[in-house]
Amino acid sequence: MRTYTNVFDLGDLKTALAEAFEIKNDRYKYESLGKHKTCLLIFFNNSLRTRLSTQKAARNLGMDVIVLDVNQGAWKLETERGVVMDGDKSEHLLEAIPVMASYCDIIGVRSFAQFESRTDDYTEKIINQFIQHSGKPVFSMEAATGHPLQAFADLITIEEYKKKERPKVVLTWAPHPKALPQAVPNSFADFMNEADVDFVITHPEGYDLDPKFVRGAKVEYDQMKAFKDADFIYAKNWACPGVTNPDDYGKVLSKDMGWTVDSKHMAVTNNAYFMHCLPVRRNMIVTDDVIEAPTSLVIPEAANREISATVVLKRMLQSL
Ligand code: AN0
Ligand code: CP
Repeated sequence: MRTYTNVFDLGDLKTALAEAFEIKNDRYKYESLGKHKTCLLIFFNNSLRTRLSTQKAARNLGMDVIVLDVNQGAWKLETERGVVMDGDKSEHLLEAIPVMASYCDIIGVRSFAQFESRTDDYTEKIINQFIQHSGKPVFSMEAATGHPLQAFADLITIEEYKKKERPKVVLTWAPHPKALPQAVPNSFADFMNEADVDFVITHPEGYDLDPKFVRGAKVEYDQMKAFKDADFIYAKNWACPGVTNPDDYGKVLSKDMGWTVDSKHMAVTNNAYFMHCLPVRRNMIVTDDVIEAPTSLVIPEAANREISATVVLKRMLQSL
């Protein structure tokens, strides 16, 4: 595997899940694969889970790890070509990428949507430059429009907890005070559309996700109707994807607290499990009682980030 940015990079999901459970049973099974190999993790944005779980995954495989927080101690990077660099940015990404690549074998990049241009975000301008100019395998640790390590961990979690062959999985928008990217819901939809589940997306009008990720999924604007008989509720906020009106891209169109996942919502489900990628704002996205209930999977989900990252890094090591 040379790139990991979406579900199709994984190939057959049953095989990927089998590899995940093999690693979960014995996470050091491939410890010798990464000897004298270095994984560089580059963060343009904050992280708790991705930062820790990806380092742990690399160490499971015997790799050395370097973590760079671009905004803490590195030179400020210009990302646009053709700019006269007379401002506060001292270095261009086009030099920084090959330099960073010269010290490692595999590169992980976290670079959120910037909400300045829908086109720049949806063409994945930053991570694609790493793919193009590094000459190394590159994986997303949440890029502008996708978070595939999260979605793979979510799929593993659903596989572990499902009580029927084809569970009903509902992705629901929930309110948040600030604009958040669509990366998590996009990738969740990307994965659920390829998995053996009955997948429904629910959100207020105007929040439609990009058709590239929605594909054939059912979209239901009535949240309560969507929740009916669900086996898994996956909550997430996202800012306006700008599908119906590009001028609204990145805007917060609603903070409707009627969409907060509470026990009244959960009561119409089939005793559904609650999922969220974290970090989560309690009593905005989900109430205390729902996230603290025995049916809340937020911690096992986060723990499975180590597993999804180990599978991806293992496949990348095998491609070197
Ligand atoms: C980020 C997001 O919504 O994309 C990261 C989630 C994994 N969340 C925040 O910035 C709060
Ligand atoms: N879920 C997730 O990716 O969390 P972090 O932003 O803390 O890495």
